[in-house]
Amino acid sequence: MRLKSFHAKTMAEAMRLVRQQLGDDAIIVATREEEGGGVRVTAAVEEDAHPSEPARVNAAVAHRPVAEPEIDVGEAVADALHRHGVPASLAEQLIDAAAGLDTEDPTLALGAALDAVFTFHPLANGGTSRAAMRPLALVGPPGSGKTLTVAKLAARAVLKNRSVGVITTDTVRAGGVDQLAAFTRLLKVKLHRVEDPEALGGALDFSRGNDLTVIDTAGRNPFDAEEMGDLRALLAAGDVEPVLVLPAGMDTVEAAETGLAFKALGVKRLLVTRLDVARRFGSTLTAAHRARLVFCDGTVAPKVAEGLTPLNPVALARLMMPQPEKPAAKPVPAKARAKTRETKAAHAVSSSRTAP
Ligand SMILES: Nc1nc2c(ncn2[C@@H]2O[C@H](COP(=O)(O)OP(=O)(O)O)[C@@H](O)[C@H]2O)c(=O)[nH]1
Ligand SMILES: [Mg+2]
Repeated sequence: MRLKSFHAKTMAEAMRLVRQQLGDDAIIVATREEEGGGVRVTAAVEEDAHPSEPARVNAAVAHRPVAEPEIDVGEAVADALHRHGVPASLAEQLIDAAAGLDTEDPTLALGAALDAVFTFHPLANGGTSRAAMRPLALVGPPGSGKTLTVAKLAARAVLKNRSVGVITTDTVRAGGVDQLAAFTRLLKVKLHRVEDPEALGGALDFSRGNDLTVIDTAGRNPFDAEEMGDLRALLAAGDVEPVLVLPAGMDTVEAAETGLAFKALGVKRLLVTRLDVARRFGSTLTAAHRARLVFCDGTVAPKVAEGLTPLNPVALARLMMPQPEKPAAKPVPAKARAKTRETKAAHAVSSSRTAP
């Protein structure tokens, strides 16, 4: 069984596309009107009905009953992708990847599809293979969560008894240093402040003995050549890995263009923040897809000591798929209820398998 979805202006046009590409044997599993206009039709076809073959009328096959669970899984994946505002072409790729899987669990099907389309490589804590652990420079547009993530990375490493060097290059903006200094004071980690690429080179030399070095950078406008040029010069100060920090829930096109702009500076990995706040991850998937970025970690809480977690396909799928509610043992007090969303997001990620 293979699933494919088609977008067209009218239902008749969509049906024509289904027939042309999947043949007369295709079975319609879902139809819906799209917000931006037009309709989307998801159709299923038996694996041996090759899409490029001319349509063959075979009434006996066309009306053959289809195994229920497979259709439900495909439909659930298609539904989730639609709800998250995943653009049609990427959704189609994911639905194709999910189709034909031998699972009745939509979360696993979506996870497998994400695994097939995206790459996942979480950040290390340092220490295990020190030689390979390049200093991490967190880059991104203003307000994307870089500073909080620097603090989270430092806290995670400290909790694992790793030595950490923290450098901030965000010294111009009022409050840029203070925010991070408050965190590093709590962690009892020295904060190095540097103004320019040369000073960064010196600070990197100084921090070389640490298990992990993290660099905070000022937010850069991805569409401002001068700002991006400054960042490029800063990143050339040493052998650092720039990691793009983007929040979930952005506009899809904006996120894709932002991803591409930072990719041009050598970014390979994407760290996704505010996964607890956003309801739609279409922009996150699109940014990674368009700029061919590798997912590393995600953050699901505003607190420094919690909610930084390695991303893997199933973790992401859990965040995207509605999870069945577990029956509550006793009524939840109002105070605890306020935390539920954050905890749910953290649980969705932590209860999944960890990527290699
Ligand atoms: N709820 C929540 N808030 C976050 C998360 N990551 C960042 N924030 C908040 O987003 C805002 C911007 O973060 P900040 O680190 O200052 O962004 P920067 O400008 O990129 O350094 C702050 O209010 C953070 O507390 C997250 O994962 N969850
Ligand atoms: Mg900052």
